Amino acid sequence: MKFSKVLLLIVVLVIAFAVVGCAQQQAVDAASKADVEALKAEVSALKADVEALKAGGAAAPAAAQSEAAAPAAGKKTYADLTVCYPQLGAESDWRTANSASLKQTAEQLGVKLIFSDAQQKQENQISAMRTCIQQGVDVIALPPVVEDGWDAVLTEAKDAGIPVIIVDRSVSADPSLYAAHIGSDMVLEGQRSADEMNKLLPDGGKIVELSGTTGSGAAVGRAKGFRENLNPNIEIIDSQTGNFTTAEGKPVMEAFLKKYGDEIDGAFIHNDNMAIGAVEAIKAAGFKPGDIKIVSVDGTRGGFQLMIDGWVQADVECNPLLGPQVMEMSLALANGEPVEPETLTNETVYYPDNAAELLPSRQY
Ligand code: GYE
Repeated sequence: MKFSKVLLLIVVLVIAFAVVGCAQQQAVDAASKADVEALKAEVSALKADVEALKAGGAAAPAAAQSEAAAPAAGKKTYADLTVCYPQLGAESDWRTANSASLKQTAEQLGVKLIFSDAQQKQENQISAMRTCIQQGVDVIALPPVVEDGWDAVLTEAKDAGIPVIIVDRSVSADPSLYAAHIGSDMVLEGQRSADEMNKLLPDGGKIVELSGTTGSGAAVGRAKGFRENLNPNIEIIDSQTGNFTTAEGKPVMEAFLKKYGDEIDGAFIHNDNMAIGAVEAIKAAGFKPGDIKIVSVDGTRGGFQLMIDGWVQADVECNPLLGPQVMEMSLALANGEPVEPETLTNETVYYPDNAAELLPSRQY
């Protein structure tokens, strides 16, 4: 009797657990279904918001959606836009590609572009900006040759109601003086360069640095990032500027070779054009490809060729094709729309093993 009671109790308990478990599962299913529905609703609301933004309206999504087909009355189009680009110079292949990207994009979209070349002189950039302010352009996109010394002219642009986009290199001015920055993460490029040097010199060594233009955001950021990630057993024995040009890169490397000779295990070179000049010097001094490990920056065709020929072991990408982003943001600013304060370019590192395969498709 006792045993059958126990048995009965067990059976009852098993059934009870099964029922409760099933009910719980149903509850969980129902809850997750509700969650999925809620998420779906959120996604479609977000989609509507995105459409509204695309249509250029801050109005209610439904209203903006109906406007999507035609630009809202009073809104500027690319054909109404005048953009000023006081280019800093023509010092490198990167710069040539950057200028071409701005010019081509403007032409394709029907934007009027006021382009000038400051020949790496800040005072020329400033006077070009002042001319553009007087002309009453819609937007100034400024690739600053150096970081400091922009406050006065940025204030003048602001007072004139002309938004400024800082392009490529950064400025040290207060962010309230300009609308946004579009360009590369120079510190990250420096960090990536150090990671490559660490791999190339696993047992440590002595290296030299050919730096970009003194005081430029590109040179400052790359030098900083490089030092952050460089292994302690690698010593930077010297650092000099080659001003981002082939012509100046060559004598800097010649001087390094004269001073340190065989001591140099590696070189961090801030751009491919200086690397071209440096390699000429290294070759002339009788070294073979790979004797001095070189990490360069940009990823231009010239840099790819140096990798194919064995002189450069890693090329850290810096993308100059900023025309489309600059024009899109200029239009938004001209229409008084909000823009992202910081747009960083997505970049990678290139190596000799597939450089020959990639070279034909390089755009710069
Ligand atoms: O790396 C160099 C050019 O500012 C990112 O300027 C740019 C640099 C680029 O002269 O080649």
